[in-house]
Amino acid sequence: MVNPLNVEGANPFEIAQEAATQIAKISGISTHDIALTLGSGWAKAADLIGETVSEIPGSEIIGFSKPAVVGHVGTIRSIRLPNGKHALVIGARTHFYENHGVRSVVHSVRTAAAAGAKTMILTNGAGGIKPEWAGGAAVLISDHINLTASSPLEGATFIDLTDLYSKRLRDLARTVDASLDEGVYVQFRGPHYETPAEVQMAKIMGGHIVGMSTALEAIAAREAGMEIMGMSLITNLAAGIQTTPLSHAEVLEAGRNAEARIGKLLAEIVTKL
Ligand code: 8IG
Repeated sequence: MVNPLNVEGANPFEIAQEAATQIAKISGISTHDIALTLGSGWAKAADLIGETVSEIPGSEIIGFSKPAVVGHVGTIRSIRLPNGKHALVIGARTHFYENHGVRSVVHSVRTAAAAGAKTMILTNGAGGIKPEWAGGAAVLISDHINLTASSPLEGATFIDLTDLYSKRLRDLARTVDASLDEGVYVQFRGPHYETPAEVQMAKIMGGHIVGMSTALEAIAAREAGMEIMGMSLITNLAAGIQTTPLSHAEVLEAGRNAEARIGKLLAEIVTKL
């Protein structure tokens, strides 16, 4: 199937607007206040943050594609929060390693912005460089290092990335759980995990979390003027930090073990926004 975002002459912002219009029509919710992208391990939060008004397969909305990976959920949900606000919950994340182009990677964020969302909560499953995060810690993202050699911005679009992951929102998250640690997220291209040498490089560079998403999405969310919160579930210690080989099965299991706890945490944070 042709990807409308990559057709010559396509305008990704117009397509995001069209996607938002489709979501409004199907869900009956004309404006969403906040948006969440739920990565590995975080899906349960969708059930805990409020009442699902509408759940739409990503394949029905322009520019979204089916999830490539077991453990990733491919729907877009409209949820009414207890405070009456509406959240758009995106389970249909497209990763950079899928090679659909960076426009596809950030389409969900641009769609959320077009749907009215002023706050973008980006979650992911990731590897941890700090040994004390073993066993499924949830950590806040304080900043990122983008090692994809790509950007969602096209042309001479110079965007400031200071305080990209809002200090205000990190502080708010800590009013729910004062013990939440934070760290610098390093986005690698994937889909392979890092070599132990690459993890050491990331550490020397100032990184604490290694993953394959989020940084490109955060840049697009900043361009769209949204306030951003990032959270990682540390499903494994990064290669060489843990002595055993990494496996997707291990990642899925850590997600299952943590999902109720982190879902509740995220739900509590969302009600305070
Ligand atoms: I879950 O150790 C998960 N995603 N790059 N490295 C990278 N991505 C990840 C990892 C990891 N664990």
